[in-house]
Amino acid sequence: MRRHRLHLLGSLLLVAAAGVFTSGAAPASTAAQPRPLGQVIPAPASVTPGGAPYRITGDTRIRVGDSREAHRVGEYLADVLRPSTGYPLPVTERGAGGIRLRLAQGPYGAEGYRLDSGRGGVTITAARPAGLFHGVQTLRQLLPAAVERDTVQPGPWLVAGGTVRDVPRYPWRGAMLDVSRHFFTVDEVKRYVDRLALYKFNKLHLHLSDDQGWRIAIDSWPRLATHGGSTEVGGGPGGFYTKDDYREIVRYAASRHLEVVPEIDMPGHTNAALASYADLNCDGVAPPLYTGTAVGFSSLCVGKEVTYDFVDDVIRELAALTPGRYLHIGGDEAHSTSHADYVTFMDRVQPVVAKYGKTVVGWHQLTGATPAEGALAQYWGLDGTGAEEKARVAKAARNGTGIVLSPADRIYLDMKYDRTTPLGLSWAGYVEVKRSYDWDPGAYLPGVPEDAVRGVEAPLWTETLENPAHLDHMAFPRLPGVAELGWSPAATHDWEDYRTRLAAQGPRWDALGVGYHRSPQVDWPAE
Ligand code: TNX
Repeated sequence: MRRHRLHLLGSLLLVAAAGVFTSGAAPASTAAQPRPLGQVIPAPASVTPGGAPYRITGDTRIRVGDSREAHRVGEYLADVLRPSTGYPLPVTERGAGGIRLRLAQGPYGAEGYRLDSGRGGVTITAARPAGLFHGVQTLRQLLPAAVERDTVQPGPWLVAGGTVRDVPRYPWRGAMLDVSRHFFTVDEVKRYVDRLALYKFNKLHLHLSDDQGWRIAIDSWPRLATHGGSTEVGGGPGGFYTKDDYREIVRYAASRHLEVVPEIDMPGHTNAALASYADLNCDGVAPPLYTGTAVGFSSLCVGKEVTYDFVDDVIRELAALTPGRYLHIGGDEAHSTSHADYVTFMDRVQPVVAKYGKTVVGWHQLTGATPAEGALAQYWGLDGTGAEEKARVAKAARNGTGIVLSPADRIYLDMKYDRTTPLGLSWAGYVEVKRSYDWDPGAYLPGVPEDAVRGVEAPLWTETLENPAHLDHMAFPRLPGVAELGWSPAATHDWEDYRTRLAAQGPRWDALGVGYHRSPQVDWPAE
């Protein structure tokens, strides 16, 4: 009898020990262990695990001190946690223990944070509210995937003990959404913003105009939106944002610490504008609206003065609506504009952006003209091609133009994963998860000084994408890899480690309702 009991005790100890030393994803029903502290995307700069975990309970408070901005971040966190935990999680100024969001001076920069977790609580410290917000995303990912569900889940809600110290590698971590080829409503844009926030993106670039649709109301040229916005690729009804709609997108993005970068693409990609006002055409004849997917056939009339009245009005109204620092003027694929006209146009338009207090961003073709002082060029070329163009971009970078990297064969989220992908395009090749993740923005363009690289941006062009489920399928799982390229130190870059952390995101996307491409390069947990 005695022997038998000892034996039983031994087995129990063995089982317990196995629980302690297994770090892989445990099935939800037995998940009494916290997720490993470093299992976060983007990988934090430094992770020091140790000590007892913190457990969120019905008594947990979110303490934010007396800062209004910290209070807002606290309310955001409470909104994430309340539905699945079922706990009240009051956001309070003071108290002991619990989750504490603390603004304080320290080595955090504008966006970094420190997270300390132990039996008594979790403290996130940052110099700025954006840092608190990013720290909250780390906390969120340390909790079980079920925390993302909108009905009460069993828990337990454990946060591993230890310290995370984290600052971003680059200040520009962008995502672009093309709302011109297919229109997306304000709510659909917000949904995408919420996905971006989870991975610490900080720029939402909206491609607001193209041949197929003009999507922002401009009071002085009303037909741009009412006529130019009245269709889309395939001939659907299209749509546009009223100024209040746009303000709401800006407000919502700001509440997630993303800055909106609006783009009006010029002088090419302008059929929707040309169709709306006959005057803007060199021959005075408005073309019909366009619902196909060709590029490079339209151009503003560089020799007409009315073109610059139009540009001035549009930039003035858009700049007034936009609290962020940047205004993107496009400039890509102007195949119907002569080189001389392109240079003339950019020389006249860039000062208008400055006149209304904004900094120019352009696609990298802008480096074929003279980029304005302080301008950023967004590079979208491919590996192994366009040597001359790369050299031009590098030269501009050496002269002070900042570079945002969006190589099409790496992080164009509209490229098919492989030949079986039902959506997307393949002009830049197929781009599976590893190819998308496995490159270094700091060493990508030869001859570009490292400090000229401002960051990365993942464009999502929507010629083939009609609804939010389409966006999700192309963005996931590649989008988090772009976030990691922009945020994490180069020293943490490791495909094998990344694919393990990426696999652990699968159940989180299931809980969030994100339909993703189950890439064969990743060992997703069983459904
Ligand atoms: C190139 S990249 C474009 C877009 C297309 C995209 C499709 C760039 C600046 N221009 O007009 O939508 O390819 O992948």
